[in-house]
Amino acid sequence: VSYSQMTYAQRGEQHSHPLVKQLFATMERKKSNLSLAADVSTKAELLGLADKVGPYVCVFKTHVDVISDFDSDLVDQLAALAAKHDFLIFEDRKFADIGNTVKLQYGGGMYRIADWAHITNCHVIPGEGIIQGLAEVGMPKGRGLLLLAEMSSKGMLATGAYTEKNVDMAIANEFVIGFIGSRRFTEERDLITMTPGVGLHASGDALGQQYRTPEMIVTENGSDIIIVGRGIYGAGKDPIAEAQRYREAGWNAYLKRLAQ
Ligand code: 5BU
Repeated sequence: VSYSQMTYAQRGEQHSHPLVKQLFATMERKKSNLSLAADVSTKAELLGLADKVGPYVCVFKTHVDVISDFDSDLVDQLAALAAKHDFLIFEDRKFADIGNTVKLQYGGGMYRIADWAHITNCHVIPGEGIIQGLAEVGMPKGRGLLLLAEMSSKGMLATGAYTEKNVDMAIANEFVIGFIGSRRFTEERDLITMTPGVGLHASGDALGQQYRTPEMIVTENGSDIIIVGRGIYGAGKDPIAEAQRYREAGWNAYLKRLAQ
């Protein structure tokens, strides 16, 4: 039986990676396969959004380098909100350098991503050394890595043989817990997929973003987690109401998949 036919709870019980076990348990507890892409530019906005939308998401996704007033207190407070509302933190850093450099970028600098982000991601364009470098920092801390097997934007180049290479590298490296992409990629090791570019209405933006619905992504394509940003907090929206709506849409798409 395919993992896409199993419940998140069942998959959590039999998964070998403690972080993924925790993720699936959280998803089941909160009945949420929704991740918020919190692309706001100040500390106050980021923490405000995490406190409001936190109850409805399993993963809170950050781009910490767009916060104009970043400091270490921000990540302390974000970690406290993650505990309060029961979500994991995913820094969407998209590392892309040689192993030695990404080790420095992941563990150090002013952001110290490995100290607070449960999940991060990377491109495999430099070859397998990037995974090994990140693993040296993240594995001792119990973190997990997603590979960018595909992207959501128009004309993106991660296709065909490149995407397949991502899958091979994910299977071979214990630190990898899954992919960013539009679908389930493999039945090996229950590697998860998280999908950005999800919207209930909008078809895209002026800079190449393309949106698909939760049903296309979760029910039809077998992805595990939908990532939604502006659909929840965009101009004129009520973030709590939209988060509830997307949570319900994502969860119903999952229930529909199980019933197929
Ligand atoms: P949006 O507001 O729902 O369009 O935000 C999408 C988020 O997901 C944003 O943070 C992007 O950086 C991120 N993203 C993406 O849109 N597409 C991709 O392929 C990847 C990340 Br990888």
